[in-house]
Amino acid sequence: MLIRTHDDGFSHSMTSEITSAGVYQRRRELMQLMASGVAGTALASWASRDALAQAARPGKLAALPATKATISGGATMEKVTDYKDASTYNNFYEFGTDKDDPARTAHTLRTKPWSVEIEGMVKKPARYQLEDLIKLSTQEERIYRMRCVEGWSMVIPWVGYSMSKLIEKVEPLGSAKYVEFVSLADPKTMPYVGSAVLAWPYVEGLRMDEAMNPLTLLSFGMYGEVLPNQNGAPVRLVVPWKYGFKNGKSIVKIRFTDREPKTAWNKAAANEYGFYSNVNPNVDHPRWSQATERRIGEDGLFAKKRKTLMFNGYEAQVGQLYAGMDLKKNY
Ligand SMILES: Nc1nc2c(c(=O)[nH]1)N[C@H]1C(S)=C(S)[C@@H](COP(=O)(O)O)O[C@H]1N2
Ligand SMILES: [Mo]
Repeated sequence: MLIRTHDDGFSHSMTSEITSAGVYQRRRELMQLMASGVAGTALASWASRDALAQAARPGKLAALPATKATISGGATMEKVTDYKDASTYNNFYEFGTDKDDPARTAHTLRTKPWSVEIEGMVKKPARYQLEDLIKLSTQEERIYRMRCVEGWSMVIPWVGYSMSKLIEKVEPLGSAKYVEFVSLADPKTMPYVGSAVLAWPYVEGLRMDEAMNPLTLLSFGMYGEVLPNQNGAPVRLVVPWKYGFKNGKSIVKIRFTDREPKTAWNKAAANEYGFYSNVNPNVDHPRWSQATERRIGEDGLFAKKRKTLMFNGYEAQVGQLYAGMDLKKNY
């Protein structure tokens, strides 16, 4: 029953019955209990799983309950990165350029009240209050591999729903070909907004079919709780087959357009950061290889580098989006 059949074995194993956050921790706990001969006890608590879910949550922020992932690729069985690492090793340049800056300084971010403006080529432009946006669809836990363009990776249990749910709601016009995601740029609460490291606000974008792919997640939480500020509270994007910088944090505007959005990293260095930014071990960054990666948490003296996977391992789900495209040109 706990034998996994393939990487995304949730739907084929007993774990598919588990619907709350913290599955990964409980799996480990169960393994330990089985080894110690008290599996019966563990299975009993499996039934009353709320207590265990509580224990598995970091317990730092408000709980954000979620169902299990419903899509293929939505729940990698790889070991989840420790919450500590996921919430202290961050890129969020609005709060500084060192990995530990956001965790130290993002407490100034004001996430209440928060609203997200939907504009551009849509039949139903709107301004959603965060509370309404959260309720727009069922929150799911999606355990995704994440790969930063700098060569490190993590496995993070996000909470949110497919971006497609929101897109369907606002009804884009036929002429809309791209979606632009704009992050908050508030110099009063974000110390690096105004600095020369990037053009502000932070802007990212996807082609409409990429935004509509069920893997593309509008995320409000991680590890069963609402997002910590440093991870892009209160709402951010997660596109697991692309380099991390495509995942705009603290989003305030979503704009539908017929032009390829001018993204922050592309503006900063067009030869290094293209619009697509699909994870691809065969296309080097001009200054380094992308063939391998360092999994955060595995960086001991003898830790081996991992081979980076095409589309970060999500080729079955998204490969067809790029059929016929030259991915060396469209990097
Ligand atoms: N607004 C904004 N979004 C951002 C960034 C940023 O600097 N500003 N950094 C990106 C990069 S490079 C990465 S790797 C991921 C990191 O997300 P995490 O800290 O939640 O792991 O956020 C992305 N989203
Ligand atoms: Mo990144």
